[in-house]
Parts: sequence; structure tokens; C-alpha cells
Amino acid sequence: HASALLISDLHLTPSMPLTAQRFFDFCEKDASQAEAVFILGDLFEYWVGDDAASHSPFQHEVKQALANLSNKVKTYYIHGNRDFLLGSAFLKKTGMTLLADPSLVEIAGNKYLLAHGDALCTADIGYQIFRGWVRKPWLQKLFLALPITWRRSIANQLRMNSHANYARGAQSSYQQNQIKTDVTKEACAAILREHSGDKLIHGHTHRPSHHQESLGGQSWQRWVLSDWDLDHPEATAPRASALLINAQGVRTIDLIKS
Ligand code: OKV
Ligand code: MN
Repeated sequence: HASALLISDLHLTPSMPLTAQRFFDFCEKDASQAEAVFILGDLFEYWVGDDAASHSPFQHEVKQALANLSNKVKTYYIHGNRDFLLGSAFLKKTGMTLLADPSLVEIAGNKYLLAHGDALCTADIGYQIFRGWVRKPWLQKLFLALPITWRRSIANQLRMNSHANYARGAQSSYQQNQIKTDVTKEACAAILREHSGDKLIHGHTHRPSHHQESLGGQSWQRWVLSDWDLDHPEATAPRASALLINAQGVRTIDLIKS
């Protein structure tokens, strides 16, 4: 691709109408700035099956926006740690192409390794154990075979647990928790080596930035995408941005001011 826009971590739910509206505007207007759009996971706050989503008017609206988007620009999707059950039925309806996590992609003449980022948070042992289980195909099949109401209640339970854990972790040692919830240099170095890349782009950590890093003899650049939140201005500043890659290079597009 000659140019691309990359976004991640919108965490869309019906309870975040302003964030959703900014995404609809992004699909209609901003997206035309590039030849391709890459969504690097966690577009949705939770996902318990394509069949469950088909009952929700909100999901229908998002599906429509994605379908219109992919009609204009080639749209790629990488699973996040929340919406990893987003499946072929939804992808087909939206016209998006699923990419593996991670995937090496050429944009404007450079190769970038694109990932969600959760698999790189290798210091968070508890999370990696959780991930190992929910990513098992047989357990996913079992989960998807349950009635939708059961799946929703399991998801709510897990999400409440996760909030409680996070609060406890933050209380006992804020610094330790901050380190735990970031990617490790070792994991970044390993996947870049594995895929022969030296430019990594990911989301997940909600720490938007550009890093020049090295470990041993290996060095690389790493861009972190921002999450989006326009619905809780009292807690933190409203934020929404995308990364634009074209012949001029890589730059952040602030979607709040524009
Ligand atoms: C996603 C996270 C909830 C983190 C459950 C098997 C099992 C899939 C699932 C249920 C939960 C996704 C699909 C959700 C991510 C949470 C809480 C914490 C840290 C099973 C396969 F094991 F129950 F059989 N799930 N949902 N969390 O609500 O979207 O990532 S979710
Ligand atoms: Mn995430």
C-alpha cells in the first residue's frame, strides 16, 4: 500500500456514544486520506460471538460503518485481547480482511510488523495464563456452543474480576503494575527477529508514543497507538488518534482537534 491509517483500542460499547460517533465520522471522512485502514484490535470492548452481536442494534450500526468503510478503502483487522472471538461471519458482512497477530506489512516502501500488543506483555504472567486458556480452539468452540445469555453472563463475570484485580494491583504497587501492563523489550526483540522486521506498531497498552529501542545488537523503532475515549472527559482528557503512514513517513493524526 502507498499509504495507510492505523487505529486500535476504541473499546466500543453502546455506553460510549461519543466515541462511537467519532468512529463513524472516521469511517466516513478521515479514512479517505489513505489507501488502506488497519484496525489493530479491541475495536469492541467485548465480543462473545458473531451471533450475539447480530441481535444488537449498536453492533449493527458499527457493522454498517465498517461495510461502508471497506467499500472505499481496503480494511484489515487484527484481533485484540477483547474481541478475539470476532469471526468469519462478521468479517464477511463487513468486508474486512483478517490478518494474523503479528503480520509484516509493506506500507509506502517500508515493512512494518503490526500486532495488537497483548502477547508482548510477557511480564504479566497472570494475563498470559488467562490468554493461553481463552485462545485454545477447543475451549472457544465450547464457549461459542453455550446459549448467548450464558456467554454474556460469563463475560460479565470475567470483566468484573478483571476490574477487581486491576484495582488491587494498582493499590498494592502502582509502579509494579505499570511495568507489568507494558510490553517487554525481550518480547518485542523476539518477534521482530522472528519476522525479520525493525519497525513495530501495536496498541493495547494505551501509552501512545514513538520509541527508538535496542537490545543486544538489535535495534528497532516502535510506535504505540492511542486508545479512544470521548465519553469520560471528567476522568481523563478526551483522546482519539490514528497513525498515518505515507511517503512522508509516519505521523500521528489527532482526531479530537480535526
Ligand atoms: C475479553 C477480557 C473479558 C482481558 C471465554 C473461552 C471460557 C472465550 C471466552 C469470554 C470473555 C471474550 C470471550 C473479555 C477479555 C475479559 C476479562 C479480562 C484481561 C472462554 C473463550 F473460558 F469462558 F470458556 N471469552 N469475553 N480480559 O467479555 O470479551 O483481556 S470478553
Ligand atoms: Mn487490548
